[in-house]
Amino acid sequence: MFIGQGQSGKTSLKRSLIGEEFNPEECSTIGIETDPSYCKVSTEVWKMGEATHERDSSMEPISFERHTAQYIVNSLEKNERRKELKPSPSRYDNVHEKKGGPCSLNNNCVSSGAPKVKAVPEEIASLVTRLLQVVRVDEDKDEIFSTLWDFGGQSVYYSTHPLFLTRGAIYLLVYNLNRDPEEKSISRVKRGLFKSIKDVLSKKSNMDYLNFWMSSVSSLVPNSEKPHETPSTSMQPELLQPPVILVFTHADKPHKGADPEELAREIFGNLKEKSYGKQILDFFVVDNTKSGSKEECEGVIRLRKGVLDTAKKLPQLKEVIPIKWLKFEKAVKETVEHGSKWIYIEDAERIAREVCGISNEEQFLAMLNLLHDQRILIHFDDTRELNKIVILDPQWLIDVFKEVITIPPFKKSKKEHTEQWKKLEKRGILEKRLLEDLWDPLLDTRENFDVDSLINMMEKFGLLCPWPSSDESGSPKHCQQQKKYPR
Ligand SMILES: Nc1nc2c(ncn2[C@@H]2O[C@H](COP(=O)(O)OP(=O)(O)OP(=O)(O)O)[C@@H](O)[C@H]2O)c(=O)[nH]1
Ligand SMILES: [Mg+2]
Repeated sequence: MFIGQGQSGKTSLKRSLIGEEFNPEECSTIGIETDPSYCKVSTEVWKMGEATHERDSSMEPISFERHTAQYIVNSLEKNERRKELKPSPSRYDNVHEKKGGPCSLNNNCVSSGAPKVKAVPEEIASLVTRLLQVVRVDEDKDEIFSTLWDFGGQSVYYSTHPLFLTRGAIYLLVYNLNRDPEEKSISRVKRGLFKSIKDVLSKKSNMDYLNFWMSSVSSLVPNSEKPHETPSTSMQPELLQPPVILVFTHADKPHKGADPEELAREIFGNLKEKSYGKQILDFFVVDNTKSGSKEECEGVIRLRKGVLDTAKKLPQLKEVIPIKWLKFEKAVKETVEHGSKWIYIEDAERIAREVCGISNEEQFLAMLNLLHDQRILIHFDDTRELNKIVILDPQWLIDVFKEVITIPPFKKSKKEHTEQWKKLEKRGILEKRLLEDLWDPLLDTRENFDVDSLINMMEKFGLLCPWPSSDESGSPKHCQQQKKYPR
């Protein structure tokens, strides 16, 4: 996940890592951009799944077929060496289906024992053949694939971030070396109906913004795992999750011509001394202007290795998960491709049961939690209302929120909405009718869509709070947009 102040160089850094050409006129990221395709995290230029392969599902790096085939290949190899296969411990061990025992292949799981390949589908069989060939040339079998999330740095979106920040990620906190850390940050600008509104009251320095982001990320660490001031005798985990790597951009034009390495080290040292310091693993200095050129920036090359080394330490990488969970992930992807961005929890349960053979409720919920932790889908179960829907496409949810986080300029908004936008801009009151109208094109045509579920989600994250209705009819509930600024 790329996080950091607006215009710090996050999107350009992403381009550097995936080897795309530098764009001196990079536009500000609106909200959050998620890359739906997987990229291969390695020391080489990161390859994007769908961009580099033909649209062949068996070539997708993370797919049900690929994992099944990989499992068969591994088992065949291990059989050949006549070694016993010992599965890595999994926190999901106790939630496997009771019937059929934990993780037998009959049960479609990645687990111990040689595969009983009775009828392998054609597409998996050919993939097995291909993988067996590839494995011989490719020594590095532990490939790591990841999705990339690029957060918009404009503060107006900060309030949406907690919804999408997750413990399972690696954070690249980006800082623009062209800025003086102690200087007041460039005034934030909010879009208004008729004019842009500058936040002249903000006294935050550029350093404060680094602090703000680190506080947000460190809030994801449960108190029980926070490192203590005094050295403890108990074993500290190898990696305090979520790990953060500081990336300093604009090495080509550092503030007042300072030495970029020195300036970066000083800021890094400063943050390391804070309570969240243990989460920050390392820092890298990069020049994004070299992106996509023959002569790559050394800092970017080193950063790729840094991310790869960190990713290898993530506990989830060593976990064994049932292959049928991947089958569910595939089913989710297909549902999104057919146009459904969300489904009711009952439908998710039905897909899990009928398509993937997951009939145990405990296992179903554990799977939802895992997919939610990785933000492959979004499902909150805090309240009955939130529990009702499963968001299959996180980018869709971001787009839904974007509709009301920024006020559109007068010409771009519908005439009948002018008064409602004015009310939001001047008094912070958002009418439900406006929400329904704005969301209408984004919601599918299924009847009885529960707009309240989305409102509940926005309430949960402090984007809205209920406001007593002043309407005599009492029908539309008013909500007030909470003004949330970086701490
Ligand atoms: N000279 C120089 N310019 C850079 C570098 N990295 C980014 N830029 C430029 O800085 C500006 C901001 O870069 P972005 O990558 O859009 O920054 P961002 O953090 O994604 O910005 P938001 O999406 O608004 O949060 C763009 O004009 C880039 O071309 C760098 O290393 N050197
Ligand atoms: Mg950006």
